[in-house]
Amino acid sequence: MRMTFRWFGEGNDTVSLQQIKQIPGVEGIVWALHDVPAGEEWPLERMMAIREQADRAGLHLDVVESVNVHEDIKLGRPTRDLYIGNYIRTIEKLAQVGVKVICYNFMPVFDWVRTDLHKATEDGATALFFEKSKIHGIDPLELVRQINENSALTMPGWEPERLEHLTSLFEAYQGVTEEDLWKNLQYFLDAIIPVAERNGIRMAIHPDDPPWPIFGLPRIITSQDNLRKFLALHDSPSNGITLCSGSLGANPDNDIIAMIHEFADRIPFAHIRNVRVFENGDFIETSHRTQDGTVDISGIVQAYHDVGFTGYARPDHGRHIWDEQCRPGYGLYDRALGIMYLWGLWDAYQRGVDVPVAEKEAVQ
Ligand code: DNO
Repeated sequence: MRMTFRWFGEGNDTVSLQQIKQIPGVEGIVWALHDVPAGEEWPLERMMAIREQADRAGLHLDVVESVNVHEDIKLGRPTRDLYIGNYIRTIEKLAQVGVKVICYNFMPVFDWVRTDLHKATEDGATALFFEKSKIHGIDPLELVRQINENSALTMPGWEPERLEHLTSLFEAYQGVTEEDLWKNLQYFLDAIIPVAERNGIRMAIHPDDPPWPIFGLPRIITSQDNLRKFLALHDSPSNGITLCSGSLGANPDNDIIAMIHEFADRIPFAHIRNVRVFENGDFIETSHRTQDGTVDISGIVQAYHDVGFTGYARPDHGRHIWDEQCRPGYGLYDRALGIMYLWGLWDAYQRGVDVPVAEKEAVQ
């Protein structure tokens, strides 16, 4: 397991490269050019600049998260070839600066969605929270209105210029079925995977978060069956998965340990985090510790250990603790704690220790 840490870039992150370097066992950053709009080609000089910064800090930049996919590609519009061309050139340039894994997603319109970025917890921390009833059954245009009014409904990663296009985007997705989305994904993979193969890159799709359709938009990277179907679309080591335990774990029917065993050689990148799922389907992000959430993090680390996982891993979202002011989910403290928990488990499994199944604390 090669430990990495997500970094949003100089001036765009409250965490410094030096702080990241000081977390035990972290060898690289997970990065992106966050200001380049989806669909545009990434400039090589900007990538070189990140490489210099990472080099100076003694960290590698092997993993990029994400190169975002333009909506025209997901919609299968005629203009998709232009954007796929840009995507291909971006892959080639990323290979030139030494990148090995590119994480991306194929979720229509939204990336991850929560209804509260700072839900207070009993111990005084705050965490990302998803309240089903706030999202389900809401008319997308009503959603636009609420976002514009700056209400409690917050969509991370939403740049104002994208919001302006939301109405027309929702219109464009009218009638787009899951089957259409699979076809458009197939077309995209057929174009980019041979390029990734030639350039020694492993593409790693991120599961949909949450893993079910929202606002009537189809979502397909949601379950073990669908991941199997995805991998079969283009059978190549360069066509892989970012196995995110928190995204998939929001649906308790998902058996993540079984997925690790089944897809082991197609997982170049692991996101490891915990969520606590409530009976009504709401969920809150917790510490990484197994007892604190619904996801069996110990079992997941054991599964990675048992399959001989040599890919990249990162702790995923953390809570906001110790009064840290940071990007929602992306502070230093809780993610660093998460890493130490993951290493503790990993070392125990390396030594053949039989870690007992953790007792869950009572769900409130
Ligand atoms: C959330 C992240 C996702 C992920 C994208 C990949 O914190 O895991 O936003 O970066 O879905 O494209």
